[in-house]
This record gives sequence, C-alpha cells and structure tokens, in this order.
Amino acid sequence: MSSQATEERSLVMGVLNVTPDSFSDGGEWFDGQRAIIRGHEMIGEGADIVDVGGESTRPGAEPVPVDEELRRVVPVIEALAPHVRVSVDTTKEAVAEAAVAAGATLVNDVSASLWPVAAAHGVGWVAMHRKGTPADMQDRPHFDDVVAEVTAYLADRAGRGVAAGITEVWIDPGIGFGKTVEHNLALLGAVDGLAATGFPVLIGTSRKSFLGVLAAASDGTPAPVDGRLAGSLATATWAMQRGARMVRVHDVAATVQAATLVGAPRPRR
Ligand code: HH2
Repeated sequence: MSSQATEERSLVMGVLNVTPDSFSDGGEWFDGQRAIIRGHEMIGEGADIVDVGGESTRPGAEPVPVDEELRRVVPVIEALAPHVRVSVDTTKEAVAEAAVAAGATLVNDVSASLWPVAAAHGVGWVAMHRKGTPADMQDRPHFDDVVAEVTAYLADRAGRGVAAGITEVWIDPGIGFGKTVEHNLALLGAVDGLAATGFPVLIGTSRKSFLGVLAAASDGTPAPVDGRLAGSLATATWAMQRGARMVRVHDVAATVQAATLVGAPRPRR
C-alpha cells in the first residue's frame, strides 16, 4: 500500500523476530531467508522502520548467547538496511555494535542501558521501561503510581542519552513488561504526558496478552494471539491520537492505514 502524507502521520515500526520462541510470531521468521522476505513484505506494506530482534523478551524466555543472537540478526540487517531504516531490538552491547556495523541506525533497547553504544556510534536510541527481567517480570508487578514512576524513569534515562550526545532519543513505557492490565491501560492513557517530556514516544501494544484478556470470551478464555488485531489497532490508534510518534506492530499494512487516517488533515467546519 502506498501512503500519502507520511510527514503527518506517526511512524510504523514493523516487528521482525528472528527467533524460535517469540510470543506471537516465534518460529515464523526464524529462518534468515524467510525473515528477509518478510522484511521486504513489510517495506511493501509501508513500514517506516523494520525492527530486527534475535532474542525473545516474553515472560519466561530463555536467554540467547551473543554468538547465536549475532548469527540470527546480522545477515537479516545487512539484507534489509539498503532498502529501509532498520533498528535492532537487543539488550547486548556486542549485538548492538554489530547491528550498527551491518546498517542498523536505531538501537531499540528494552533494558534502557545501551546509551553509551548508541552515542559512540552516532545512532538513535529507544529507552524502554521494564520492571524485572523476562524471568520474573509478570510475578505480581507493583507500582505505587505507575505513570509517575515510568515517566520519571524514562525522563532520567533519556536525559543520560542526551548528555552522552545522542541526538535521537525515543522513550517507550514498555507495555506488558512487568505490568498488569491496569498498569498498561494507565500508561496508554498517559501517552500525552509522556510526550510532554519533549522526547518522541514509541508505543508497542501489538498482540500483547493484555489485549487477549480484554477481549476474552464469555467463559474468560483470553483471545488468542491471532485474535488480537482489533485490540492492536485500537490501542495503536489511541496512542497515536495522544501523541505517540511511532508504534511498533506486527500487522504493518493495517497499522499504516490507521496511522494515515489519524494523521489525515481534518476539514474544519
Ligand atoms: N515489545 C516487545 C519487544 N520489544 N521494544 C519496544 N521498544 N517496545 C515494546 O513494546 C517491545 C519491544 C515484545 O514483543 P515481540 O517482539 O513481539 O515479542 P518477543 O519479545 O517475544 O520477541
């Protein structure tokens, strides 16, 4: 799909997990050649950035050794970077460095700790909030005031990135990372406050489990991963209307349409 008015709309980051175990697309793009084909498909669907990851962050995911993560992501980044902006979704310094050498220009960092790498290489950085690690993050997460705590944390991290010399720093409240359904909804309702920090906001709700809970069947069974498109689009749209400058999604074509609609000029009466 071709999109008009790209300057007006929020950016769409397409998720490309080169993993066997990601929560929604695990195994689908684990083969490098299939991942590259999917990356080109996302470009055709209008993705502004393709986010290549080689380690799942889902609750309980097994850590991946550096060599294996490099083997997964580097060839895919090399193949896609001449055609689209590529980010690397990693928490490892060595992987971020190799990804940048392969052509990635944005470090998507769910640990919010890799600002020295982004600064040293002159690339952008996404600082995401998470509570705990994949092993324990959904173990009864607690905040006294989730919006205040996450906003303060992100402002602090982003400030460190700027002080280190990074000129493109994004903040992301980390929907689903050590948060209950209520925490996620509170943070989505506070996107405008996050945007008021002055840093561009990235939001990733795509297919996440809280959407399954909110769309549960009458017997309480959560909606399956492939039954969460409506929730993914609704929450991405909500976030974009409240000022998110980028959304991270699996369903690129549908989200580009939604972003174009949200960004379209509204005739005044
Ligand atoms: N969510 C996931 C992974 N990386 N990065 C940012 N900045 N924001 C997010 O919300 C975010 C992220 C989890 O989703 P996914 O990549 O589909 O799953 P997995 O971690 O299992 O590979």
